[in-house]
Amino acid sequence: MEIGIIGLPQCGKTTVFGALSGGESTITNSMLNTNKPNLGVAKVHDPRLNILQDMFNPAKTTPAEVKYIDFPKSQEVNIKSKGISGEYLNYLQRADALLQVVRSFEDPSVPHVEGSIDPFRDISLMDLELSFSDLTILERRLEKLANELKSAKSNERDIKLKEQMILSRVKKDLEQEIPIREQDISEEEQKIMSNFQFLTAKPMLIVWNIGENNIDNSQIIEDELRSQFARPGVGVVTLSGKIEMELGIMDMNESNEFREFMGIDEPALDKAIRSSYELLGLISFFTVGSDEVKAWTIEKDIEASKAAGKIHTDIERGFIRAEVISYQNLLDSGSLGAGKKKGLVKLEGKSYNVRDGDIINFLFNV
Ligand SMILES: Nc1nc2c(ncn2[C@@H]2O[C@H](COP(=O)(O)OP(=O)(O)OP(=O)(O)O)[C@@H](O)[C@H]2O)c(=O)[nH]1
Ligand SMILES: [Mg+2]
Repeated sequence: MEIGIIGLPQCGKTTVFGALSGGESTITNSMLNTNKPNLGVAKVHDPRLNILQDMFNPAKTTPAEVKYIDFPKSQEVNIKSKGISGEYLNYLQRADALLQVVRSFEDPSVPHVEGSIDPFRDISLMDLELSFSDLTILERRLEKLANELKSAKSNERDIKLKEQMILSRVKKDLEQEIPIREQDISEEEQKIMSNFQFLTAKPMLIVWNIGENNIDNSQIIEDELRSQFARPGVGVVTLSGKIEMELGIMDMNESNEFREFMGIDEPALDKAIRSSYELLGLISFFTVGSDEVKAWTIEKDIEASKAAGKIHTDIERGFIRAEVISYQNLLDSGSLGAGKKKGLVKLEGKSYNVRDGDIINFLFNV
């Protein structure tokens, strides 16, 4: 999973990036001053993986990963004049989801580009930028289609006309400020739409960067925001970028103690990842063995053969069966052997719908 970080200049993007990908130590001066995007990887903390590790004692334990991309300042400067473009746009288009950092912290030493702290205004501004970028792509494509239609052969005409119809409708709705993720788009239309990787079609996690002095109210603020932003494909979490970044360089015990003292119940990293999984409809399954215990991330409701393809395309191609036991059944049985004896390890076919927490052994033939 790849998440692109967006937000107005100086809203705390790089700080939040640091908090989400391993703490202050990951941010260096050079990162603040280059034109290259910052790429960070966060390990997904999943308590089930620790239990499986104890059970199988593997040589290696591999958690799932989330990649974060943060963009340098120089790219942002353009934001208000030209919209999102160039390399910045390419990176965002590739992302599975967007994470919008919104400044709500007060700090006179950090001037706000708009002159005042107003997170709701900032979200609208960002939404406009994203829509603007999608509209530019839509207009360009519609123009090209109109030209192509003039000389299209009859067998191509229908397809092009259909695309023209869909894109015109999407454009009209977008002009009414309805992001593509909220528009009514059929599964068939989705196929055409997916070619464009529109930004307002992507799920978006709003990260409300609260000030240090607001941590006590963090849950209240979050609940309130959740009700305000109860829109399809949008999630909200509150966190204090600055504090979380500092906590990120402490060892586990130290940071846990500090969190307890501050009244922060869950590390921001875990909270953000959990929300991203919910937002994107993602679940995890596990592969186990003495060599490696590993967590894999897949979309909800995908078939066993597709899940196998996440591991290797050969396993998808040569898929025979999957041996599956649910996490809870394995836990109750105490071991895989005991689970097998009880008949809790099931043989499933290609079309089996993988569930969150399944422990799977794929049988395949290539
Ligand atoms: N007090 C306080 N300051 C913060 C917080 N988050 C970020 N800052 C400060 O705000 C300034 C900008 O933070 P960055 O993380 O660099 O923001 P950015 O969005 O990456 O900025 P650009 O990349 O320049 O657009 C820095 O001086 C941070 O220390 C916060 O939660 N509290
Ligand atoms: Mg930055």
